[in-house]
Order: sequence, then C-alpha cells, then structure tokens
Amino acid sequence: MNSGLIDEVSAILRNAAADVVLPRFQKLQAGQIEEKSPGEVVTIADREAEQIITPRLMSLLPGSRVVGEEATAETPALMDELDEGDVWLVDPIDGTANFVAGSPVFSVMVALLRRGETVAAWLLEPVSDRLAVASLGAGAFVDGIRLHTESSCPDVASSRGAVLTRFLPDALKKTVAANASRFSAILPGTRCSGVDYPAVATGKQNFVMFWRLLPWDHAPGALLLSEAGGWVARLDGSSYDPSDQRPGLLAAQNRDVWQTVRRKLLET
Ligand code: 2AM
Ligand code: CA
Repeated sequence: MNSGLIDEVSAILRNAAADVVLPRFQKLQAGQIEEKSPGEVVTIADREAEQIITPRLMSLLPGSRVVGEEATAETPALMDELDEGDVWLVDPIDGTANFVAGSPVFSVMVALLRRGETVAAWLLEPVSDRLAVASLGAGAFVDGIRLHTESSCPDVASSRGAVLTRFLPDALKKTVAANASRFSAILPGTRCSGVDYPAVATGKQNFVMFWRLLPWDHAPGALLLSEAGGWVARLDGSSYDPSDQRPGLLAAQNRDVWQTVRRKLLET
C-alpha cells in the first residue's frame, strides 16, 4: 500500500469530519435524527458524511466500489461479493448513539478490501483528531507513531477487557457474567469499535469481544490490531473474514492472551 493512498484517504476522512460531522456535534436538531431500525439511530451527519466520502474513495482507485453502512441499509445487496475486486468499507459515524448523546466517543472508519482481504484501514476520532492507520504487512500507527502490543501474557486476574453484550445470546451473557470475577475488569465497551480496537492496540486493555460482525465495524480495527501485533479470531479460533458475518469475535493484544481469555471467559 503506498503512503500516498494512506494520506489521501486520511484527508478525505478529515474533510468529511470537518465539513459535516463536527458542525453537528452537540448541535443536532430533533428532525436530524431517525430510527433506522429499533434501537439503531442514524443522523444527517452519518448520511452526509457517507455521501461525501463515497465518490472520493471511488475516484482514488479505478474499478473500486464502496460499501457504506447507510447505503447498505437502503440496498442490502451491496454487501454481496465483498470478496471480489477492490471494496471500500465505510462507516461514516461509528458510535452514532454516542454522537447523538453528545459524547465524543465516535469515529469515522474506512477499510480497503482487496479480493476480500483487508489491506488498509483508517480510524479517525474527529473530536480529538486522533487518526489510526494500518496497512497489511506495513504496521499500525496512531498519529504517525508505530504501535506494538505487549508480547507477554498477564495473569488473568490482572487482565481487563470489554465484552459487548448488546447482541450477545443470553446463554453466553450468563457465562461471561459467571466468569467475570476471574478478571481484573470486564468492561461494557464504548459502543464504538473505532475506539475499542485502538484501546487494545495501544495497551489500554487486553482484549475486546464482539458478537455482531458488520464488516465496516470490524475490518478496520481487526487490521489495526493485527498489524500492531495483536490476535483477532472468531470464537472457534478460525480467522476473521469481513465477508463472513457469522457472529462472535475475540480480539486480544497477542495470541497467548487470546487463548487464555477464550478459555477463562467462555468456560462453562
Ligand atoms: P455504529 O454506531 O456504527 O452502529 C460494534 O459494536 C458497533 O455496533 C459499534 O461500533 C456501533 O456502531 C454499534 N453499536 C451501537 N450500540 C452498541 C451497543 N450497545 N453494543 C454494541 N455495539 C453497538
Ligand atoms: Ca455507523
């Protein structure tokens, strides 16, 4: 991945954030927020950001296509054949519920898939302007500083991580709750994967577990964490594939932590 493309996409995300997202932050009017489906909100800022980002990404790579969260809500077939050609996955606002609540914990994310493999990722937090980028085989960076996760495995009793319980089946919720006291802390997660994955990649926490796997929520963070030295895999140990939405994913700061957390968190 050439660094020119990394910079061009970074500029596209920063422009969209400055032009249509940040001007609405803590200033949304009631008519600018809609319920897409029960419990899932979308705002004028999500829609406009995706509209701005989509043609700009397409013009960067001839023959590429864009699969954005909001366009896919209108046209679900856009998600077919993610494993063909060059596909940009766009989450115009990740953490929309936080954005609507006036919290700065939201991000703008893009991943580039090449024949189904994530080859580059961008995660921008507009309020702080913190930008995380990764490209396959070339590392993960936050604001230009290369990330390397810890290679050792802490005691379970001193490890902490987040489990996103909203979409988790009741039986798994009970298992996690029963095993939580083995850990230093089981956190609820931030409701923004653009913040949860960097929290592991930068060592703020040791792991994060998700259930629902929409590709724009996970492809960027999964590449970021893998390139930082982390380990991301489905709960059965198989590798993460953005084209496969079967649920359940565990992301950890390295493979040993992944295996230990998988065992201690989900043991029945
Ligand atoms: P969104 O705001 O783009 O819909 C993955 O956890 C993603 O699911 C989040 O980044 C967020 O993306 C959405 N989400 C919203 N509320 C959530 C919740 N309570 N638990 C888990 N995910 C949530
Ligand atoms: Ca979103």
